[in-house]
Amino acid sequence: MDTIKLGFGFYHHMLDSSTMRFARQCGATHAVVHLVDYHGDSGGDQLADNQPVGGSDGWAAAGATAEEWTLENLLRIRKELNAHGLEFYAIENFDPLFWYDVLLAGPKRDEQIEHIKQIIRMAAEAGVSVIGYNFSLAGVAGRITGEFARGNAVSVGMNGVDEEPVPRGMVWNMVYERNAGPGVLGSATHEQLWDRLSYFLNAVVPVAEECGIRLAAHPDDPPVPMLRRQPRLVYQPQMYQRLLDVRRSRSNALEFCLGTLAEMTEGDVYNATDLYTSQQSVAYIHLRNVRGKAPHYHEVFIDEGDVDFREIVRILRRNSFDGVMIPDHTPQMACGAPWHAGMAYAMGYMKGLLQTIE
Ligand SMILES: [Mn+2]
Repeated sequence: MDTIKLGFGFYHHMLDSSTMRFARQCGATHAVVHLVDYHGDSGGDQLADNQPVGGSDGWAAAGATAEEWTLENLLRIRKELNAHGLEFYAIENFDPLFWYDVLLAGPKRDEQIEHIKQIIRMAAEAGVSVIGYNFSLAGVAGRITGEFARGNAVSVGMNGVDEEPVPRGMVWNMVYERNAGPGVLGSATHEQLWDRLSYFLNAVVPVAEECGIRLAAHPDDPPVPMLRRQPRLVYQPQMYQRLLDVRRSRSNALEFCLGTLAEMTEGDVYNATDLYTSQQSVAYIHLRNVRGKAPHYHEVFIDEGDVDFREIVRILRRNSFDGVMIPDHTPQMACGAPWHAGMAYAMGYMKGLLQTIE
C-alpha cells in the first residue's frame, strides 16, 4: 500500500453519491470536505465548479451552511464517504461567520475561539484527522479566467494586484454581516496580523493536540504582500517556517499548496517541499501547476507548468511523506463535463507518478 495517499476535494455542492463515485473511480482513497458553501446558486454549473475567482463583491454569503456543522452531520458525511470507499480525512476552511473576529481581532474573538475549539473536538469525534484553514482577511481576489492552458483550455490567472478595498462586513470573500453599513474594512499591519495568528494558534493548538487533530494552514492565495489594501501572512516560502515556529507541534501543520508556492517570487518550490516535509509539517498537499509568478501567472495542466511533479514526488518519497494529496483546481477541458475531465486528468497523472516513482 502506498504511503502517499491520493485524495479528492469536495466542494459543498459536490457532497453527493455521484461525485463520491467519481472520486473513487479516479483513484482517490481520502476525502477533503468543504462545509462552507462558496458557490451559492452557481454551485453545479460546470464552468463555475472550480473555486470562484473572487470578484470585489465576494463569493456567496457566509454562514449559509452554518447549521450543518454538527457531529450528526459529520458522521453522516463520513458514513456516506465510507460507503463509497473513501476516508473522511479533512475539513477544509472555517466559515467566516464563525471566526471573523479572530481574523479582525474584534470584540467576539474569544467567544469565537471557544466555538472553534468545539469544532475541533467535534471533528475529532467524527474521525476527521485534519482541519485546513486560511488565515486571510482579503481572501482570493484579482484572479481572472481565460484560455490560458494547453489547447486554449479555460483556466485561472492573475494579472496585477486588486487594490479595491474590502467593504465592511466582509472577510475572506464572504459577507458575514449584511447590515454592516457603508465604508471599508480598516487596514492592519503585517505584524498585527501575525499577532492575531499567534493568539489563535496559542489558544487552539493545545485543544487540537489533546484530540489528535492537525490544523493545517494554506498559504495566501494569491501570494502577494498586500491585497485589497490588507496585509497577507504567508506569501513567501520561508514565512511558513515563521508560522510553524509560533508553536511547534504536530497539530500546527500546513495545507501545502504547491501552486501557490510556485507563484511566490522568492525561494523555490522544491526546496520548500523538502524543508517542510522533512520537518513532517505537511498535513496535506494541494496539487496544481502554474506558469509565472504572482501577480502575473496562469494556472495550467499539471504536466505543462513551472513545477515538475516528478521531482516533487521524488522529494516526498525521500522524506517519507505519508499524508494526502488532492488536486486543487485544474483547467477545464472541452467536453460535456469540463470540470470532471480536468480533475480526472490531474488524478490520473498523479496516480501514474505514484505508481512509477519509487
Ligand atoms: Mn490551494
